[in-house]
Amino acid sequence: MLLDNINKVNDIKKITPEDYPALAEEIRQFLIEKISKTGGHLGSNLGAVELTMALHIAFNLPDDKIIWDVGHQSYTHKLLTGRREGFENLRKYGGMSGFPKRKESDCDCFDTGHSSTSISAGLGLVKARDIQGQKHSVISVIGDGSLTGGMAYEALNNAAKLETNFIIVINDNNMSISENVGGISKYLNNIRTADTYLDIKEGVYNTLKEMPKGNKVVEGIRKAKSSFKQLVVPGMFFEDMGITYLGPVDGHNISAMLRMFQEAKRVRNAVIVHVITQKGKGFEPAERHPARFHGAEPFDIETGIPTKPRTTANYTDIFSTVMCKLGARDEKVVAITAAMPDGTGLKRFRNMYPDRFFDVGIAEEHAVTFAAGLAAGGLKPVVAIYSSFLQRAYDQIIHDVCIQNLPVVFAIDRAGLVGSDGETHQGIFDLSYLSSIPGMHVMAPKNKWELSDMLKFALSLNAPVALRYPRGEAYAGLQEYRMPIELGKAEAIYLENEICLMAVGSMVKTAVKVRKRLHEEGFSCSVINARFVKPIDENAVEYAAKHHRFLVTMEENVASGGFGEKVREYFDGLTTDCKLINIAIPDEYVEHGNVDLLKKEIGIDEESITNVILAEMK
Ligand SMILES: Cc1ncc(C[n+]2csc(CCOP(=O)(O)OP(=O)(O)O)c2C)c(N)n1
Repeated sequence: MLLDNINKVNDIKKITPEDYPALAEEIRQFLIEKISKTGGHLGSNLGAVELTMALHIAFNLPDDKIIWDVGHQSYTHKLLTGRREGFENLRKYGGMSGFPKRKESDCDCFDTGHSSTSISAGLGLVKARDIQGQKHSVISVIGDGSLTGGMAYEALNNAAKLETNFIIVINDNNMSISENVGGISKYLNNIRTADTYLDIKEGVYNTLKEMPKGNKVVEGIRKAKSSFKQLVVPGMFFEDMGITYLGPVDGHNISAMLRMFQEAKRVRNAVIVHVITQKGKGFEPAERHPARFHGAEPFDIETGIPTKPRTTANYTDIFSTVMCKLGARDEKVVAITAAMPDGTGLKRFRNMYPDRFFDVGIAEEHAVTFAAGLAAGGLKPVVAIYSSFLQRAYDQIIHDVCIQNLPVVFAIDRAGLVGSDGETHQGIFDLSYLSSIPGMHVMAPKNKWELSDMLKFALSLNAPVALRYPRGEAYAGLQEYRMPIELGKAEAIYLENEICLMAVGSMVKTAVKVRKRLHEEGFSCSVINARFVKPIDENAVEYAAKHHRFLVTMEENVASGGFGEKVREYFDGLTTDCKLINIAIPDEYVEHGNVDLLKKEIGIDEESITNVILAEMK
């Protein structure tokens, strides 16, 4: 096995060029085998095997710096930098992260997870290098999907005036998670599909270069602002900005990429190397279903079918179904996603109402202001964005939606702990960051029926509303508790005395379990479903404080700025002997791992909560 000789960074340089294809094949088989067991980002990694090999051959890590945009495609990079063993526990608690981590290796020079940051970070590293008189290369690797994010253009705009070398590799597989969308995607596609045309261009260049003074002519063409230039220089959009464009080059041909990287190193400004790859390459099911294998659960290698197929509906499924029904009922309902039609469940809405569905690319900021515009124009937009990605659009939520009190509904999926994607993806801040905004309403459903009721309520409110629900199975308990939703009103589920558990969303299910344990210990216990985090139900808090010895708030959100703090603010003004306990996520970043395990670690599982309450009671 060639891979056996690769135990640390730069070992790949000992491999002879004839063996590159065999090594690529071994890496692919390794990734397929490991990811089939642990789950992970399969398609993007299979597509980037040769590209990563070429980068590691052409550059010297850790002196040279590679920034992986999103970072989900960095598995081969990890494999080539001495982390082979890490794949046993990939994305497991305490194990290797699925994203680049500075704390994991000195070959990971910048942490990523959210898209479109690599050019900004790379430019920062370039300036840090230049100011300190260092000489290494900086390479940002960004996908065509991530190139739909606005930050990438802010960075390119800035990089255009650079007078030192900065290499930007566009890893173009013509896919985001789903099909890529928009003008840039079309632009890259035009370059990509003009192969024969490019051969002609190449031919024109080469012929010119061989003529006396041919180089000057070529240089002249590069500088010219004429339509003739269009004929011979692809990537005009970048060239006209002042960024050199090289490519396109076959991203599965290592020697072609090596030639291109050598050329890129000589450029005295920012240079784009446009690399064409195929998502899922080498694994037939992933080639055929790139979206499904973007982030894969463990699967059977023979068939590609998940080893543990899902049998129950998750919250995304419920949202998807209700959106389709609401779309049928009201033609003003429109849906927006930022490059996640599958993940958010809006694909079905798209298929039923294509004219009322908008995939805006990985552009959360734009998605929110665009929704504000739709609302100002008289429609009822529902923007479905994962909790951690919505962090991007904070100013847009305030400036474009809430100050104008526009009726935009935010459907916030993956709210709470998400598990194996780790720190960057945990949706544990939204209750805090949203409930501090004047005019915003923040809700969380206890079960699948309440998600449906809340979505209908949100659309009827004619004001900004955020509805947050977690990843995974939709709770199907407490079906009999379905009081109509009223603005700012909590829902009493069990009313007893001694202890009152006041829980938000996903924590209602946990509260029911905690109550059972407290009963076993001989204590009586109420459970109140908070429903609203903004505005909180002050009457419910007052009732709880008057009729119980302990009031316990429970939320899957950080303590700081969360539900518990809001309850405490009101509670502190009451005259009562009741004691308030806040259960929330400590103010820390929560790493990757199984959600149940993480809940235990941070003390928000039923056992930890019961123990805290029992300790207080004693
Ligand atoms: C801000 C943000 N929004 C959404 C995502 C979810 N996401 C992860 S990868 C991805 C698609 C990236 O496409 P591309 O850059 O082309 O990389 P590929 O997977 O095709 O290699 C998306 C939308 C994210 N990571 N960050």
